[in-house]
Amino acid sequence: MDVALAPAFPVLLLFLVGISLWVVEAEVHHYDFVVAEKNFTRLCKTKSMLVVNGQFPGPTIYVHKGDTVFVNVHNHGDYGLTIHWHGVKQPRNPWSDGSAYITQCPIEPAKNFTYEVVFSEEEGTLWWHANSNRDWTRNTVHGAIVVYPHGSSYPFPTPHGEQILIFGTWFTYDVNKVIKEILRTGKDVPISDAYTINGQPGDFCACSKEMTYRWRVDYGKTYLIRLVNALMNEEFFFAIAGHDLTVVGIDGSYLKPFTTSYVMLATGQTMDVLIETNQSPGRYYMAETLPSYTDYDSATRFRKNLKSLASKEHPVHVPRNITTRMYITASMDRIVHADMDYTLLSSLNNISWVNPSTDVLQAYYRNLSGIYTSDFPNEPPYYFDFVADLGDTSTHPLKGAKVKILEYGEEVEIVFQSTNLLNASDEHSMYIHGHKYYVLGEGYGNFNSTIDPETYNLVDPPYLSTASLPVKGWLTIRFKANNPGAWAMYCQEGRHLIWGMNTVLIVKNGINPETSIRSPPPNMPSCQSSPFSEEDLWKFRLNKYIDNKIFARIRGIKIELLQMLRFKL
Ligand SMILES: *[C@@H]1O[C@H](CO)[C@@H](O)[C@H](O)[C@H]1NC(C)=O
Ligand SMILES: *[C@@H]1O[C@H](CO)[C@@H](O)[C@H](O)[C@H]1NC(C)=O
Ligand SMILES: *[C@@H]1O[C@H](CO)[C@@H](O)[C@H](O)[C@H]1NC(C)=O
Ligand SMILES: *[C@@H]1O[C@H](CO)[C@@H](O)[C@H](O)[C@H]1NC(C)=O
Ligand SMILES: *[C@@H]1O[C@H](CO)[C@@H](O)[C@H](O)[C@H]1NC(C)=O
Ligand SMILES: *[C@@H]1O[C@H](CO)[C@@H](O)[C@H](O)[C@H]1NC(C)=O
Ligand SMILES: *[C@@H]1O[C@H](CO)[C@@H](O)[C@H](O)[C@H]1NC(C)=O
Ligand SMILES: [Cu+2]
Repeated sequence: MDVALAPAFPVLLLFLVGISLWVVEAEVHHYDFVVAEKNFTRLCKTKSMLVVNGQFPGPTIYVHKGDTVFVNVHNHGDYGLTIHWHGVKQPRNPWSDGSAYITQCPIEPAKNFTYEVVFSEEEGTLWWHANSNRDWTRNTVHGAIVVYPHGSSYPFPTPHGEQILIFGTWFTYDVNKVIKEILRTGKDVPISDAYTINGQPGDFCACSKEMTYRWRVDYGKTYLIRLVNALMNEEFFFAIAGHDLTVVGIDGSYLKPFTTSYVMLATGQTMDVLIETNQSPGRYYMAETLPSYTDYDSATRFRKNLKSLASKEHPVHVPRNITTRMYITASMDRIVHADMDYTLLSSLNNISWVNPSTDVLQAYYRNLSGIYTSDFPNEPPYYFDFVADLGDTSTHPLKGAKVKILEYGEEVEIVFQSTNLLNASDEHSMYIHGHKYYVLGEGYGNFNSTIDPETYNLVDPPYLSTASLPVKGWLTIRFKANNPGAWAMYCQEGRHLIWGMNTVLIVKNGINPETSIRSPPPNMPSCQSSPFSEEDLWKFRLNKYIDNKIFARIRGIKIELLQMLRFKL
C-alpha cells in the first residue's frame, strides 16, 4: 500500500504524488479463473454446481480506477461458457466483453481464454458473471469487482472498513441443468428455494442457523457496504435493522449521498452504501425483501433520490444533441401454434432475439453476411394503449438476430416502454454493454412525448449500466455511442432474457485508430455447433415453460393451459 511508505519517506512520497498525478501508472493484474463443478450443501441438501476457483460466490477482483486485468478462464466444466464484466465499459475492446454469440463464441470444455478487462471511468463496485441468453450459468458463476479510486480519494469520508454483500438465488439442485432440460423437453420452470447473502441463506431456512452470513463490526465506525444484486430474476429492497444507510454510489459511479432506511437494487445492479454503527452493540438483521406489486411507489421514491455528483472532479456529460431516438417496447409474448400448443417468448419492439451461429462481433468485424440483419426498428410496429388490460391475446412477435447500427459519436435517447401484452406487464432491468447511460426519468403509463420530457433530470441524472423499467411504465436514458463494437442490450432478468428480450447495438468505428475497435486477441474461441439448434430450442420453449410469476398473475392462461394439457392427454 502506498500509505505504508509515508512514515519512512514523507518527502519522497510528496514528491512522488506531485509527479504521479500526471504520470499515474495504471496497474496490470492477472487472475486465473478455473470453472469447475463442486459440491455445496445448503438447506440440508448437497448439490454439484459450476463455480469459479471452488468458491461461491466466486473470487473478488480488486483494481484501482484505470487498471487492466487479465483473467484466464479455464473451463473444466462440461459445457461452453463466457464471462462478462458487468458495467465495465471496455473501451474499444468488445473482444473481452464475454457475451455468448454476441461478442464471442463460448469457451468450450477443456479450453481456456484470457480476457483483457480494461477499466476506464468506473469507480466503485461492479461484478462479473457467466453471460448467456440461453442458460442460467450465471446463477453460480459470479463474483464482485471492487474498483478503488486512483490518485485521489473517495468523495466521502474514508470508511473504517468495507464489506461486500452479494445477493444470490439458491436452488437445491443445479438449476442450469434444469433450464437446459426445460429448453429441450418443455418441463416446468422451478421457483427458487431460497435467497442468499454471500452464498448463505437466512437463519430461518432449514439447516442454515449456523451457516448464515454474519458480519462483525466495531461500534462507532463507518463502513462501506458493496451490494451486488446477482439474483436470477428479481429486484429487491435491502435494509439493516435499526440502521440508516447512506447511498454513495451505484453501478460504479458516485452519487450525491443521501440517507435512507432502505435501498432498492434492480436485477444486476450494484450499490455502494455507508453504514454508521451507532446503535447499541448487539445483533441486527440484514434483510432483503422482494417488492410486492403494491411497492412500486417505494421503489420510485427511492430511485428519485439517485443523483450524480455532477462536481468538478466527477462531472456529468448529459447528451443534448440527440441524433438517434428510439422508443422500445418490452413485452411478454405468446405464439399459438396450429395444434393449440403455444410458446411463451419476450421481445423488444416486437422482435424476439435468436442467437446466430457465429457471434455478431466476428460477423461484423469480418464482414460475414447472413449472420444478423441491421433492421432492429427505432419504434414498435404498432402504437396502441401499451399498458391497457389487453387480455390473453396471442402476439406473434418476429424472431431474429436484428441489430441496431449507430455511427460513432451519435447521441442516443432511448425511451423504454413496458407493455401489458398478455396482461403480463412486469418490471424489467434494462442493461447495455459497453456504454453507461444517464437515466433522465421514469414514469407510469404510456410515455407522452409532450409532457413527460418536462420531468427529465438533465442536471445530475444517475449514470447507470442497469436500470429499472417500471411495470406498465417507461424509462428514458441517454448515452453517447463512443465505444465501437457490438454490444448487447437486454433485460437482465433471466427468465425474460432466455425468452428473447435482447438485441445488439453495433457502434461503428470513428475516423481514426483511437476511435476504432482494437484488433482481436489471438485464440478467440471458435464456434462449435451448439448442443441443440435454435429451432429445437424454439419448439421446446413451449407452453409448459410458464414463468411462475406470470402463472400466479394470469389465471386466464393457467386455466387455459391446464385444460389444454388435459385435452392433449
Ligand atoms: C458430489 O457428491 C457426490 C455424492 O456424494 C459425488 O458422487 C460427486 O463425485 C461429488 N462431486 C464433486 C464434484 O465432488
Ligand atoms: C490455454 O489455451 C491455449 C490455446 O488457446 C493453449 O496453448 C494453452 O496451453 C492453454 N493453457 C492451459 C493452462 O490450458
Ligand atoms: C449535433 O450533431 C450533428 C450530427 O452529428 C452535428 O452535425 C452538429 O454539429 C451537432 N451540434 C452540436 C451543437 O453539437
Ligand atoms: C463489407 O461488405 C460491404 C457490403 O457487402 C462492402 O461494401 C465492403 O467493401 C466490405 N468490406 C470489407 C472490409 O470486406
Ligand atoms: C388482467 O389482470 C388484472 C390484474 O392483474 C385483472 O384484474 C384482470 O381481470 C385481467 N384481465 C384479463 C382480461 O384477464
Ligand atoms: C408483431 O409482428 C407481427 C408480424 O408482423 C404482427 O403480426 C404482430 O401484430 C406484431 N405484434 C405487435 C404487438 O406489434
Ligand atoms: C400527452 O399529453 C397531452 C397533455 O396532457 C395530451 O394533450 C396529449 O393527448 C397526450 N398525448 C398522448 C399521445 O396521449
Ligand atoms: Cu425483464
